[in-house]
Amino acid sequence: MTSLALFSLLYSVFSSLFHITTAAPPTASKCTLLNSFQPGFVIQGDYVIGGIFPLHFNLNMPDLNGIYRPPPINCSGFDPRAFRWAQIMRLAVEEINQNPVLLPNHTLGYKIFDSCGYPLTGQRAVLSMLNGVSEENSSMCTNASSFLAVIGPTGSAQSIVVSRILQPFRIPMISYAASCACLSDRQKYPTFFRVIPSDDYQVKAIARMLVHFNWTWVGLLRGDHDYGRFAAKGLLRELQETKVCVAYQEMIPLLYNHQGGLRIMKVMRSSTAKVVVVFAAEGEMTPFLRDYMTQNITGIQWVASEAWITASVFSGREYYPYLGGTIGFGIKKGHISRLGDFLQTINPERYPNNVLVHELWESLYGCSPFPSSVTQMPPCSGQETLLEQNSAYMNTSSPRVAYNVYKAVYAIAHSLHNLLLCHPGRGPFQNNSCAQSNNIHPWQLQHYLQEVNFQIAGEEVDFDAKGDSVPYYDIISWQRGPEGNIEFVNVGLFDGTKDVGEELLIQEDGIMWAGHQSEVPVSV
Ligand code: TCR
Repeated sequence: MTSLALFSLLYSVFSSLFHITTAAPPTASKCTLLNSFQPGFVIQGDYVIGGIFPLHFNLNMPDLNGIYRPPPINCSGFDPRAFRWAQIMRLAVEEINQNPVLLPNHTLGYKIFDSCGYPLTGQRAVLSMLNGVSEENSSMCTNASSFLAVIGPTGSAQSIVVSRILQPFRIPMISYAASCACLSDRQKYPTFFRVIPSDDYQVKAIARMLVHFNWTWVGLLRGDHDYGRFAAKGLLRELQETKVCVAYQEMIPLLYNHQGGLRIMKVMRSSTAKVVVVFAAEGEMTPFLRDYMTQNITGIQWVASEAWITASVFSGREYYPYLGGTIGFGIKKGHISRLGDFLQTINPERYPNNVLVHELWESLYGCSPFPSSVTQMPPCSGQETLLEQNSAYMNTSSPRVAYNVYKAVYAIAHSLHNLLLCHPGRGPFQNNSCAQSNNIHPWQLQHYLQEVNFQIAGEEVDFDAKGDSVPYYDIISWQRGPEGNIEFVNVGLFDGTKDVGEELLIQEDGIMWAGHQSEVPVSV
């Protein structure tokens, strides 16, 4: 079987899952812009929202040698955590559709696409999503799929691309994790909203903490992307008026390579600065830390950025000698009451045609629920059940990014609800008009998103004029748990809404530092 035939077969199998959206063949409509190979989920509803999640974390670029027809760009490396986030979007939509008070008499639908966590594939995801939407969102296109809003994507670099693509269609987007301060520029990103604080607050918080512990020389590592670049720039700005100096600034290569990593470690070793601040995501930290551990470097006190401070992949006991004592700021956690039950509804028996569910089983249990020639895995026994210890997927104890996804869906639902409550003649639009419920334009929903204010899990949610949300963080310290593994312990908070000097609260006696020390490390 050729790889293309195999792909078509897989894709058609896939399409039956959660009613996957299939891009129409190029001839179906003159407005079909792109034929998508992106798998995604969809459920019908009166109003459709899109979701973009990094369901895979690897991008395999085909060899564009110009001799063969290039195969599609392939995504690999299934990410159970992102799959959980996507399930939470489904859960939130389901809850809203069952809620007799919120959006009564209307249903929300969704379509979910895989961004693979890279800007290029994020771009592909959003283009697939838009396939068939005309600029005026009119009925000019016969099979136009109109999205009122998009949830996602994850990272800042992808959000920048996606925002630029959505902008001409005036479709609002709410990212659950893109934190780059650069995204607060309303001129550049007029339809961008987020439920994660801008890193301007995180760098303030980190600077305060460095000053608080009298660390005078620190190292700075960052990923090679907008998130890392702007956060590093922001931290340097915040440190300007302080006694803290940056001994070195190094960049973890985007496509990680051994030599690059070792070069950075050499710099770290030769510096007296023992405290190292890192702005990077868990995916790029993984190969770097692998080398770091092989090199057997110890004595570094890590200050982790929010993107990896709660990464459960580093919580195994083998990490404790190298990462124990790590400290950093984590985003607010929340409570999603049906989370565990909902996540447990996913299994290969229930979704036998869902390739993603197969991949989930493969990654959690190392076995294939429906062995075929495609996978090399042994067959599953059928006894595999989702338990809390499958934490990559089943982590339900303290949802943070997951809670953001949940909040973002609710923000859209509340905005839509308010839009539909509009009294004719007293509406916010031209001549006091309202949006028409059967022909809502995404920019009309944006107006309501900008104004929205609601309560969820006891927390108030709204957006400021730049589309930003409340700047609140927990301080998290990595400590040794009873089984030797790393536990994330809350040791304080940073509340950016408080007056200067009152934002940071640290319970110092609750902190265990790098090298299992109870004394604050010195970094000079
Ligand atoms: N902002 C990062 C991406 C990111 C992330 C995360 C990814 C953040 N937090 C947690 C996965 C899990 C913070 C960005 O690119 O803006």
